[in-house]
Parts: sequence; C-alpha cells; structure tokens
Amino acid sequence: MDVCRKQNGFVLMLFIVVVFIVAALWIATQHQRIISLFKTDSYVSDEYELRLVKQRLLNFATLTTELYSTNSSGNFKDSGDMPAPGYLPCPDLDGDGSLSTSGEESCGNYEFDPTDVNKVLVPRPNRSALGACNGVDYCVGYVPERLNNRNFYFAPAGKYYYFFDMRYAYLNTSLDTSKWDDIYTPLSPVTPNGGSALNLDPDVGDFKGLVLDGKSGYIAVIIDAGDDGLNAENSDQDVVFESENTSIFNSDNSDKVIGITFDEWLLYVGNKICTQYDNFSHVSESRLHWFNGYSITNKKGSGWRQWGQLCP
Ligand SMILES: [Ca+2]
Ligand SMILES: [Ca+2]
Ligand SMILES: [Ca+2]
Repeated sequence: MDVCRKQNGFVLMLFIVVVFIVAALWIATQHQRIISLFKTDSYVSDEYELRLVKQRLLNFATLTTELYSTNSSGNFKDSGDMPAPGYLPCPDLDGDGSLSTSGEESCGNYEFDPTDVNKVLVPRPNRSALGACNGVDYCVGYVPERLNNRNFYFAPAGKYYYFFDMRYAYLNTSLDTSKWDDIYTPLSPVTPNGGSALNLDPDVGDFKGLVLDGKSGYIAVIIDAGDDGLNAENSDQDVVFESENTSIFNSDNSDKVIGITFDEWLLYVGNKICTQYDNFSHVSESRLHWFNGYSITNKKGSGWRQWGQLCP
C-alpha cells in the first residue's frame, strides 16, 4: 500500500514538473512573441520616420529656389542671385540641430575632384575649416533639424547621420578654383561647361554615386544608427554603405539606412522643370538666372533650359 502511494506521489510530482516546464516554455514563447511584436512595431515606425526625412530632403531640393528667393530681410533677390532647384542642406556637424554661420551653413569649401570619390562626400574626415572639423578628428554630420530662417523642418536634432555627394550641397563655395562666394554646382544633367566630369548622371559622369547595399547611383544616404552608433561599414569613411534592415531582433542597434538615388532626385526636380518649362522659358537667355547656363558671369546658372528642351 505504501509503495503504491509513493508511486502515485511520484507520478503526481512528475506530472506537476512536466506541466511547469510546458507552462514555462509557453510563457517564454509568448514573451518572445510579444517582444517581437513590439520590436516589429518599433522597426516599422523607425522606417516610416526615415522615409519622412528623405521626403523632406527631396521637398527641400525641389523648393530651393522658392525657399531662397528672398534674403534674410524678406526682400526678393535679383534673379541672378536665386539658387537653382535641386540642392540639399549642409550637414549639422555638432548635432545641435541648426546650421551655424561659422562654417556649417557652407559645406562645400573644397574643390570637387571627380577622380577622387572621397572628395564628394560630406561629411568627410580630416576636413579643415568646416565647423567643428579641426583637421584631426573624424567629422560626422547629421541631417539638420531645421533651417530657422526658412522655417523648414527636417528631422530631430542629431538623430540621423547624413552623407551625400557634395556637389548637391546648398552653398558649395569652392566648386571653382577662384573661390567665389556662393558657388553652386550646376546640377542639370547636361551641365554645360564641364563635360562628363561634371555630369551628375551616374550613367554618364565619372562618379557613379554612393553605394548602398551593393547598388550604386545614390546621391545621399540617411542612417538611423541605433543605440550603438554607426556600424563598421557605415563609419569607414568611404562611399559604400549598408543597411541592416533584415535584423528585426537586433533593431535597437542595427543601422537602418535609406538612400536617395539620382533617378529619384531627377524625378522630383525634373518634374518641376518640365511642368513649368513654358513659364521659365520666358526668361531671357541673356539674363543672369539659374535657368540659363552656368558661366563666370552667371555663376548660379544651372543649365535647366537646355535640359528642359527634352521634356515631353
Ligand atoms: Ca550645428
Ligand atoms: Ca548601429
Ligand atoms: Ca563604407
């Protein structure tokens, strides 16, 4: 009788242990599932935010002319002083959200050399005379939070790393060796005075663009680096970048990257030119104006008249 009772007690204990293990496994599974759901939501939200930042940069590029049609006093500039469309804001080097007047607002202060792809990146290392970059420390830039004097918002301050082909920089002050102030790279894909070396179309020009996940032709990349900063591929100071979007379970640290391709950029800016070509074509060809060709006397010219002749 005692033996039978002991056996029953043992079976009962065994049953309880098995139930406990099964319950623990079930709870662990559910816990993992709940965490996964949270992480998936967070991941989707991060991706959405990145797409918004990209959209705002493209909006800025499309509206450069309108945004900068007046001076800081609100008076209209002469037509020869208005920038062409297509430019991107300079990076915020110290992460405070704004572009200071002590160098950050002018990010193209060295000459473009299409044979040296590292020179087309902003930010880049070992820069001198650019904001906080002292020629020794690695320069890292962020998408600026806003342009205060234009009431234009991009992203939370210091959150998104920002690399781009510096020819697209708003206020590229050293395109030309004469170091004029307020030099803008002519952005029309049929750039008049530079031949293929200055042609921004990666299919034509010498520089094939930034590379993201093995695909070239990007003009900019924006990175949400997560809690641990940029990964090795994205911080090695070359033109090759990678996203880690497949790693949902590592989303707190993974580098989420979104890029703007030349074709996407041209879709926006080219659409602006083509839909308004009839209006712009009334601009006299001898007038200093971004619509006309780039020259020493028309240094904000961008050759969009010539390109626009191809509009459907
Ligand atoms: Ca700043
Ligand atoms: Ca990271
Ligand atoms: Ca790299």
